[in-house]
Amino acid sequence: MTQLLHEFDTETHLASLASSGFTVIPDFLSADQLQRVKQALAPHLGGYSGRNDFEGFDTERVYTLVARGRLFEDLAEDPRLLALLDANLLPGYLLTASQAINIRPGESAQPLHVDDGFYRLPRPRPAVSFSMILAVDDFTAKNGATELISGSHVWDAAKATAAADLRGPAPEPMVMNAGSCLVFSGILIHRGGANRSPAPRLAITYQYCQPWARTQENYFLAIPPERVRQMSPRLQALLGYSIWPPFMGHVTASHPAKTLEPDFMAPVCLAPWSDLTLNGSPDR
Ligand SMILES: O=C(O)CCC(=O)C(=O)O
Repeated sequence: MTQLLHEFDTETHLASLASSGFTVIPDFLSADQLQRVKQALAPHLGGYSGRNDFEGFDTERVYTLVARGRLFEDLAEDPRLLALLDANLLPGYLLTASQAINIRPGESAQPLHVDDGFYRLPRPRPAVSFSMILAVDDFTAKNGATELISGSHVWDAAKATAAADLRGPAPEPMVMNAGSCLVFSGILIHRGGANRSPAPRLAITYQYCQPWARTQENYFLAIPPERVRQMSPRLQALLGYSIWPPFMGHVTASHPAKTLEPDFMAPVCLAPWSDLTLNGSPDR
């Protein structure tokens, strides 16, 4: 892992993120690693379809991917990714989403969007989150490669809205080999492309947000504590078992990681509970 970082040109990727709003890490995963990723994803695929145009009616999404296998945990704390995130987000940043996205043949292009648009802060603004998309299959101009508008991360609201309404420059497909990883700003305009090929396009996306922001996925409820206990302290912190100082995220005035101790009982369960109502008498 340290070796990976040693060979990684962090500064060049950071410069590209700053100027264009994205960077591509070629050969992020080796052929062997990619094979294992495919093997670990296989049991989750084949059963679902998206419920709306954004998820994609011909697209399959596997949510809470980080809790579905050891290699998905490893991916979340890859040192090259963390090096890029460390430079762009505050210490204590969180994993906000982790999913596989399988765009099937015939799928239309997704609406153009930004990943952190639900943080309703006026543009231009710094990103509240950063995303990565790992190509599990080759990304081609025909099979639904992620399409993006380079430089749109610095645009004001008028320009961004025009582009999202297709009144701006056309988004460009990120043609890249399987195993490559696209990293981009949460306010860069992009979309999953239309799949006009005969085969599905499989990818993994992980997204990370500032430590003070609400996460898309509620990992406290989605991942049972028994599974979180098996994870590394770094990953536990990324999932929210951490504090944004001085005390955002506390659990009844204690550090949230205490909830993972084997004998933890929620303090509210250890103290008396009152059944008095404001009207005076118990109502049930
Ligand atoms: O699958 C892709 O290439 C992009 C998907 C995406 O942008 C999203 O679902 O937010």
